[in-house]
Amino acid sequence: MKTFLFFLLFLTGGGAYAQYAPQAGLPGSTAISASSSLLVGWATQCTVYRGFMDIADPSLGYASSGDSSMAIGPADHGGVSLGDSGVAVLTFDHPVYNGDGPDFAVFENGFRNTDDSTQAFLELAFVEVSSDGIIFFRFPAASLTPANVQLGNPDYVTASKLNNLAGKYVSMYGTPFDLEELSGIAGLDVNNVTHVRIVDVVGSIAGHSSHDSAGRVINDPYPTAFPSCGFDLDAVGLINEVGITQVSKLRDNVSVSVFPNPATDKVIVSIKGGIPAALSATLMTITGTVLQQCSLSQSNTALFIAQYPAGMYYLILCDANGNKWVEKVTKR
Ligand SMILES: [Ca+2]
Ligand SMILES: [Ca+2]
Ligand SMILES: [Ca+2]
Repeated sequence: MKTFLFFLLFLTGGGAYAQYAPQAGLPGSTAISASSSLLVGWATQCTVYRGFMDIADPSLGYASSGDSSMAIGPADHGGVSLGDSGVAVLTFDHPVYNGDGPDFAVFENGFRNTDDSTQAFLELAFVEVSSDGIIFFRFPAASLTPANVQLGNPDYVTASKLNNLAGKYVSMYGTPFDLEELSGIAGLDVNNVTHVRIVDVVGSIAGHSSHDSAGRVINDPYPTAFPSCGFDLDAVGLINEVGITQVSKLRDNVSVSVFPNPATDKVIVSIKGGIPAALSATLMTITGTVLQQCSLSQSNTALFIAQYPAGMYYLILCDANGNKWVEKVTKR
């Protein structure tokens, strides 16, 4: 009977044990390093609408730490604090499009528990996108963090219980968002996303609660009644920015070809028209983990890929001037 009960509990409780990608630095993490060469651009404008330091006591006033300029440009650990249910709207030089894999990443300033690398102090936000700046669509967020005991400051949580919530990863590691998850929605052109909106999660488990896409209460540090409260937006980095990643920018008279593609054991990188100075090739996963790097000094160079799992990879060529050329390589 005991065995049967256990089995039943295991079956019915399965959903509560669902796991998402773990914290930055752990195997299987989808965190995007701020220095990843996948990032081709950063938000260029930001408007912030602050929330209260404590939404349950407006007399305490609004969050005030940082300012909107701190969410522009590359991630640098400095951010603007949104406060309870505060909002930031970001725009870019060029729209974001739905390429393969994640299309942009949001950076917050959470920090790791030095005693347990799976745990971190995280403040969360919903992420929404728009292709007209008027109507926004929210990524379906999930929080499996238990909501029976209120998290406070500084309590740690497990990233593998969070999905599609900005702030899931610690400082200088972006949380990736894939527009593919919102494709087919009327009113949104996933290949012309002009605005990203960040909405602070109010972490209260009783009253003023925020809920994930399945209606679960999201437990996030609350109350945090000080000027730097709520989500601290550091940066929004772009992976698939129209006109940037798709275009060969090495040099006008240089042509690059990669073959065979798809490939099983190796790909040849062939360069015609003269090899630019200090040209390097980097092979990485679609979430930015570097697998191999080499300098290209000959017109034909073989990269061996038999040891990697089947799937898609980025091959990025970069010259001495920082000009980049990107090719997607499929491993069979
Ligand atoms: Ca995508
Ligand atoms: Ca919050
Ligand atoms: Ca910043």
